[in-house]
Amino acid sequence: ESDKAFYKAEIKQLLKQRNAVLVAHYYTDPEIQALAEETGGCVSDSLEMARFGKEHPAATLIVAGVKFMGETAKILSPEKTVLMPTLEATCSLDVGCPIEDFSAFCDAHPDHTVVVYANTSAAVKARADWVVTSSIALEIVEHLDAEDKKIIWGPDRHLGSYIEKQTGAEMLLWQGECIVHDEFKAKALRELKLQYPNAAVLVHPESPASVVEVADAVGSTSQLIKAAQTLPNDTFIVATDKGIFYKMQQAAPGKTLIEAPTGGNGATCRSCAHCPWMAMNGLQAIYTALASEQAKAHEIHVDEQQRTGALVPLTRMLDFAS
Ligand code: CIZ
Ligand code: SF4
Repeated sequence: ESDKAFYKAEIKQLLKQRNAVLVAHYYTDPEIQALAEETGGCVSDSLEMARFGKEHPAATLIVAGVKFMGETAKILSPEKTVLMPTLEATCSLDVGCPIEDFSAFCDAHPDHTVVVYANTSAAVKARADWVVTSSIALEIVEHLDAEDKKIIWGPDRHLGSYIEKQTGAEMLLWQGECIVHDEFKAKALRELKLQYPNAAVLVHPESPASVVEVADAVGSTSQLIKAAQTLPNDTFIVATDKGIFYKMQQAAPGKTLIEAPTGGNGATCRSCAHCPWMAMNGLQAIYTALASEQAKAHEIHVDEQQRTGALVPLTRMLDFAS
C-alpha cells in the first residue's frame, strides 16, 4: 500500500514535469483508471482514447492499454511522444493477424472492401480501407452494405459474424478471436441468469454467438456502460473484461454487477474475464515509463510509411463517427 502511494505521488509529479497525460482503457485495473481520472486524463474505449490523445495539448501521451492503442495514438499524433507502461502488452487479435497472411487474404479477393478492427497492427491498418472499433462497426458496415460493397472483415470472427447477422452484409471473415471474450460460456450463463431472474445480461460482441444469444443488450464497452445506466434492472450479468466494472459501477451506482461465467464449472481458462495484457499496466510500470530519462524502452514508434497508410482508414472512421 505504501508502495502504491509512493508511485501515485511520483506519477502525478512526473505527469506535470513532462507535460504528459495518462490515457487509460476501461479494461485496465481500477487504480489505473482512478489515477487517469484524478490527473485530468481519460478512461474510455479505444475510439475515445484515440480522439482524446489527438485533441489533448500535452506533448507526451502515456497510454495504459495494449500496443495497438499506443500505435493508434502515435499514428494520429506523430508530433507527440507516445509512451506505454510496457511494450509487451499486446492482443490476441493483433498477434493472430500477421500482415503477410492478411495481405495475401486481401489480395485473393481484390473486389472486396477491407474493414479491420482497431485491434490490429499499423501494417494491417495500412492495408485496410476502413478501421472500425466495436462502437461503430455496425454503422460502418451498414453504410458499406447499402453501397453493395462486399467486405473482408478481420480479425475477430465473433464480432464479424455478429455484424454479418445484424446487417445481412456479405462478409469474408478472418478467423481471429479475443482470448478473454472467447472464454465466456453460454450454458453457465443461462444457469446464472435463472438464479438472478431480474438481471439483464450485457454482452460484448467479441464473445461467441451462443453467448450473444443470451444477451439482453449487446454492445461495445461504452454502449454496455450506457445500458447499465439506462436499463431498469437492478442487477447486471456482464460478459466482458471485468476492468469495466469500475466505470460501470460509477455510471450505475447502487446496481449489482456480476461477472459472467468463464471456462465452465471452475475449470481453468486462459484469461478468466481479465485480459493478461491489460493487466500489465501497473503503477510501477507507469512510473518507470515516465521516470526514465530516455524512455526508449517505453516509446512507441511507427514506421512512417505504415503510419501514413494507416492514417487514411483511421481518419475515415473518425470522420464517419463525428
Ligand atoms: O476488447 C478490446 O480490446 C476492446 C473492447 C477495445 C476497444 O475498442 O475499446
Ligand atoms: Fe485483445 Fe481481448 Fe485483451 Fe482486448 S481484451 S486487448 S481484444 S486480448
